[in-house]
Amino acid sequence: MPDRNKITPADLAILTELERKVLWLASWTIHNANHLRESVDGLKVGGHQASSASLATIMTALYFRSLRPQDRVAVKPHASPNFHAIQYLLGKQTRDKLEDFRGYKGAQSYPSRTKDADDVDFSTGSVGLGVAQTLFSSLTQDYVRAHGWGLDRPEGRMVALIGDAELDEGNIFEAILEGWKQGLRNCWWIIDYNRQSLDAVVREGLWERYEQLFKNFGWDVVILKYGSLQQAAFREPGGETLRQWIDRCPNQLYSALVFQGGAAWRKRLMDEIGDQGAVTKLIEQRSDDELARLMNNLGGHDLPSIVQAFDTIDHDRPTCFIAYTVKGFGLPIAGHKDNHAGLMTPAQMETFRQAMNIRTGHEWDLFEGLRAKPEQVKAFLDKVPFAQGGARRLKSPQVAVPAELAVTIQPEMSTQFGFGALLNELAREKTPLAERIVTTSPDVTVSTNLGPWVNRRGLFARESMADTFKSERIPSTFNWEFSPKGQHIELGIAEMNLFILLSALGLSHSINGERLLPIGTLYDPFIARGLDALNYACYQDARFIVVATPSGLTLAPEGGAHQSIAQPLIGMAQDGLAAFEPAFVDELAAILAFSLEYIQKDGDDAASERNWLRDETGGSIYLRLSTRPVEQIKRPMTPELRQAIVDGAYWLREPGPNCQVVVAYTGAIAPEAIQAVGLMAEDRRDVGLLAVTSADRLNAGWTAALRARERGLVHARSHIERLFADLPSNCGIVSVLDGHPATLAWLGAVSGHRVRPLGVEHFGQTGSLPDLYRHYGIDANAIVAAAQAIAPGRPIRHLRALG
Ligand SMILES: Cc1ncc(C[n+]2csc(CCOP(=O)(O)OP(=O)(O)O)c2C)c(N)n1
Ligand SMILES: [Mg+2]
Repeated sequence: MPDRNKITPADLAILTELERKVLWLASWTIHNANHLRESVDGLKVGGHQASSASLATIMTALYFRSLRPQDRVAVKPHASPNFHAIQYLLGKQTRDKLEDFRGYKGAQSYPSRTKDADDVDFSTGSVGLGVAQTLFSSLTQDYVRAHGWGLDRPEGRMVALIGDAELDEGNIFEAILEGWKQGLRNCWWIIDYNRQSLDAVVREGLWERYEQLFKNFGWDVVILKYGSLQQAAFREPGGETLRQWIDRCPNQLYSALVFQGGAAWRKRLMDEIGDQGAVTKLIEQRSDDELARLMNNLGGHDLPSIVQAFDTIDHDRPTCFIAYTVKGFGLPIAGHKDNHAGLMTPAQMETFRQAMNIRTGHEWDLFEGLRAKPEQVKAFLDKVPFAQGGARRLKSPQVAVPAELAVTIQPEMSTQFGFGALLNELAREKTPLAERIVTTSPDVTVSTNLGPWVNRRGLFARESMADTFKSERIPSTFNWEFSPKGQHIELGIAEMNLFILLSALGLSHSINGERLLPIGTLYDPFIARGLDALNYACYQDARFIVVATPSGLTLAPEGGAHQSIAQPLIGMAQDGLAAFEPAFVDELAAILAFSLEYIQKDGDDAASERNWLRDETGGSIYLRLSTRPVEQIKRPMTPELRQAIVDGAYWLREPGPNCQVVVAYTGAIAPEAIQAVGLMAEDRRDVGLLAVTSADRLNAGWTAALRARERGLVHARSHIERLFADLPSNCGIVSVLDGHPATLAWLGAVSGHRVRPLGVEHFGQTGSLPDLYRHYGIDANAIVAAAQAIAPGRPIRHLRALG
């Protein structure tokens, strides 16, 4: 716990030293890396010295005093050098990694949970996302504790360090709104109000909009505008005139004067307010350096003000700090509007080194250049509260998942209906598995078939709230009672929020030491709306299942705006996400059981010799489902079939030795593929039907096996290579899915077969499913026509009949 008493002068003195040290180490890390890189490949790589320096003071106060082990932080991407420097001072980062900053396997340019070795809490990089992650992590913490878990640990605070221009990102506002609805607590957002973005100086008066906005949503707002030097100067005669001048000064001008320094300040101030008596004296009393120090002494660079602001917060209300800062504080590039990618020149660095009292060759020494005694600094560092808690990555045991999940298969069913039925069955159970599942949906709970689960498990809220329709005895299919024990988090429509919440829930095992099994649902086309957040969640290795339904043309009557085309390709290309698109509910049951286990895996990197997938490392899951009822196949679920479904494909109709055509399909288009194969059978001796349950895993296994063979493992064979092993080389493949045809087009490359990939390439329109299947050429007739073209032979009679 930070000392609630006023900071002692001795501690303040050491913090001041550490601030200088952070500024030095961060600047040196960037300079050094650039210098090395330049000498190797002649390339300067940037490094954001200015952006980092802007937060050096605040991060010093936070990490060396205010943060507690249970707190978690999202650091503004470009302040990564400060973060690494702080970890270095705390003995949690190595010099090697710093020397390799932005280099291969060195400290990352933007803090990364997965790539950095110094315990990054939340990755950042794509601005706005880490900010929202803190908010949803706080809600996740509340969820965990409300369920009675993790109560032996103190409640943590989720802290975001935010660039002021970062607040242009809309997802932040979506999160604020959701946070208000959900009763957000324990969240601090600290805005680095340096009034500069990448390109420019920001608009005047933004702080007032922010202040109002945050207050409107129930946040406390603390404005750190004037440092203690300025506050003291304002108390001098003429000080009030100076304060008014500062308040009126446009952002652009302030930045320009910061860059120009003391003489420019003097000239400007004298020109504008120098004839007003007392203030003249106030200015003239100070040397150029002193004047510059005074004018740069904004709240965000004043340790006493910051420490006091942080120390005095004794409540759990969400709090926004607007901290006035200077981009490039303490560096010669301070304030210049072009400084974002600016680097100090070697000559500037040399001057800076001397000013920091650092001897050449001692740049990395921990206590070099400090005015305080090393023993004192070391004793202080040894007691830093943040570093007292041991490992920051917590562990939570895996929850057992049965190989088979119960579900009653009806003769005709859609995968979406099957999903609802599977969860409904799980909801009946009193098992740890059912307890740890948490579902969420952005206002499509009912239309994605989570309704039965929610009826049984209830909605989550920290405070109970009855369903008025129920208490008024109005008949309704759904029972929407909110309670702290509820297991569904109902979100507003913003899909960004869905994915960031999944990201937060999906890290609970590591952040809270309590595992959750998050399942989020949305309509497949709207994955695109939250895609960067989905990518972000995967990048930091959060674990969840996203169920996207309905998908593709199965939303035919809703028209082109609701139909998804590219999503199967997203499923293939998104790292950290295994994608499935089953056609039948027994397949879905096998996949869901696999998924619930897969999202909990954290084994080593080794690929399985069976499918060449790295299943032991686990990941997240994307299930692309459909509302289209499909006639189900009555069959026993054998272990072999289950394994093949999970590996990505199986023969629904095995090809013989003279096979001329294979139809390979994915998802709800199965009936058309089955029908087409039936029609062709009369005129083609031998036709195979391949059910592809996961183009993603099939493809990943194939490319991994190729790489393994290239490394000399000559016997490596992937699942698809084994399936195609006996196909004659002149056999043609017609692939088909309700999505982009490229998803399966690569199948021909596996063993060198011709492929005619069918799928959807253009926006649809309203219509019935048969209308649109015909329109896009993915109906049975189109499959037969493609087969005829790719596997010439006797004309296929039914093609004419259908045509
Ligand atoms: C989503 C996204 N868009 C664009 C960028 C490129 N970018 C990086 S920093 C930045 C501006 C940052 O300004 P601010 O947040 O005020 O931080 P400062 O540089 O002032 O420290 C931009 C546009 C990004 N990282 N992420
Ligand atoms: Mg800025």
